[in-house]
Amino acid sequence: LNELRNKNITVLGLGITGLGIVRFLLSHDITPRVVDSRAVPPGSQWLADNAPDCEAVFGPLAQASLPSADLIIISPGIALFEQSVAEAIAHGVEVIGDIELFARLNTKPVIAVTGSNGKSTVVSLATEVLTQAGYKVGLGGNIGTAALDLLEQNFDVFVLELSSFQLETTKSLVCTSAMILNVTEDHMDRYPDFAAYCQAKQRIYQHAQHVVFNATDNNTLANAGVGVSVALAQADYCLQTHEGDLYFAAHQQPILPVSSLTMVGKHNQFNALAVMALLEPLNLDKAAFAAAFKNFTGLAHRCQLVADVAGVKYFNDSKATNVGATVAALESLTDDVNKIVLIAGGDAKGADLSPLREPLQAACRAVICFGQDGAKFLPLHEQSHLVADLQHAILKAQSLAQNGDAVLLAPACASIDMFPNYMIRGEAFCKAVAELAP
Ligand code: UMA
Ligand code: ADP
Repeated sequence: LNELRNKNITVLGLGITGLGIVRFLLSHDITPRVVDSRAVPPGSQWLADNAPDCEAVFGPLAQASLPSADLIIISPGIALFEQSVAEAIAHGVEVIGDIELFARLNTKPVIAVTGSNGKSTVVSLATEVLTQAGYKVGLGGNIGTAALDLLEQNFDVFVLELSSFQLETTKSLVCTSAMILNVTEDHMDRYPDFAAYCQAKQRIYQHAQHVVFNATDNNTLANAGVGVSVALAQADYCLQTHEGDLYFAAHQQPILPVSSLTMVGKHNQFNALAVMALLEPLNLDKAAFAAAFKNFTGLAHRCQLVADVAGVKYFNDSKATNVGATVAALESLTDDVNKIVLIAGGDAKGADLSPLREPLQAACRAVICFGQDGAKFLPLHEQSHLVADLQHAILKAQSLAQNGDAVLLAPACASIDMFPNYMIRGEAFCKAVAELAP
C-alpha cells in the first residue's frame, strides 16, 4: 500500500469495479483520479456525494491524458487495445486490474474459477459447501461483487469468479485452487481469435497450488499438463456406479449419490464434481457437501422451470448468453421432455453459431428467433421463424409447442440490444409466460 501512496493513480472505469477500487483507495487515504468514457458512469453520483475531492474526467478517453498516470487500475469492460489505453501502455504506464491489486494485498486462501459457462453456479455451490463447513466466505469477482470490497472484511477464504477480461490484467494471483471449467467461443468482439481468449483464461493457473481441469476439454489443460481432472466419466472426479446407484466419486471412491444433488441436468452434475475437486485441498467433511448439494437449488435464469401451461414446460435460461450454454441446456433437457421449441437471439458478440446446428436438429421442434442477430439462427433449422421481440417469440412458441414439449429461452446471445441485462430479459420471459392462457 505504501508503494501506492507515492503514485499518481488513475482508476479507469466507474462501474462496480471502479467503485470498489475507489472506495478501497479512499479508505486508505489514497485519492485517485477517476476516468470513464461514459458521460455519466454508474458510480458518478456516489463519487459526487462521497468524494468530491476526487478529480473525475468523464467522456472520450482521448481527453483524459492517461499517459500522465504512473499506474492505471482498469475495469474489465475496457479493452487493453482501446486506443488511449494502448497509448498509455506504450508510454510505459503500468496497467493492472482490480484482481491484481487484490492479489498483491491478499493473504487468505483463494479458490478461483473461470470458464465460458458454469462459473457462477460453481462458485455459488462452492461457497455453500464452505459455509456448511464453518468457513466465513468472501464470494466475489465477475459474479457481481468487486473483490476489493471484500478484501478487508475478515473472511477465512475467498471464492472468486474470474472472467477472461479480469484475468488479462492479473499476474500475481496465487490460488489455493483454480479451475478453467470449459472454453467455448464467447466475447469474440474482444479477442482477435479463439486462441487469445483461451490464453487469457490460462492465466488463472499461473501460480495455482492445486490445478483442476475438465478432462473433456483440452483448452482447460494447464500448460504444465499437471492437475486433477473432472468429467462425467473417466476422470479423477467423475460419476461411478456403486451398489446399483450413481455416485459422485473422487479418485475411484464413491462419495455421495448423484441423487443428493438438488440441481438437475448433466452440466450441473459436472459442476458438482468441479466443486468437489476444487475444494480437495481443504479436506472438508463429506457432510458439508451433502448439506450444500441438497440446499442449493441453483441460480435464477439458469435452466429454471418457470411454468407448465397445457402440458408444455417453460424454461428460463436467459443466462445462456453464448453457444456453449445453449448447447448444454438443449442436451440437459432432452432427457426430460419430448421436443424443444427454442427461443434465441440478441447480440451474438461476433460468435460462430454453426456449432448449434446439430444440437438444434436433434432436440428442437422449432426455433423462434428475435433481436439484432436473430436472422443468423434461420439457416440452422428448417422450422425457424424470425419475430419482432421476446413477447412475439413466446406467443409463436406456444402456438408450435405440443403436449410434452418444452419452450426454452436460451438465447445464445447477450441481451444488450433489447434489454438492460440478462436478468431483465429473464424476468420479462417469466412475466409473459405467467400471462399465457392455458
Ligand atoms: N464502459 C465504458 N466506458 C468505460 C468503462 C466501461 O463504456 O470507461 C462500459 C463497458 O464497455 C461495459 C460496461 O461499461 O459495457 C461495464 O463495464 P465495467 O468495466 O464498468 O463493468 P463493472 O460494472 O465494473 O462490472 C464488471 C463486470 N463487467 C464486465 O466485465 C463487462 C461484471 O461482470 C462484474 O460482475 C463486476 O465487474 C464485478 O467484478 C458482468 C459481465 O457481464 C456480469 N461480465 C462478462 C460476462 O460474464 O460475460 C465478462
Ligand atoms: P457463468 O457464470 O459462467 O455465465 P452460470 O453458472 O451463470 O455460468 O451459467 C451460465 C449458463 O451456462 C446457464 O445457461 C447455465 O445453464 C449454463 N451452464 C451451467 N453450467 C454449465 C456447464 N458446466 N457447462 C455448460 N453450460 C453450463
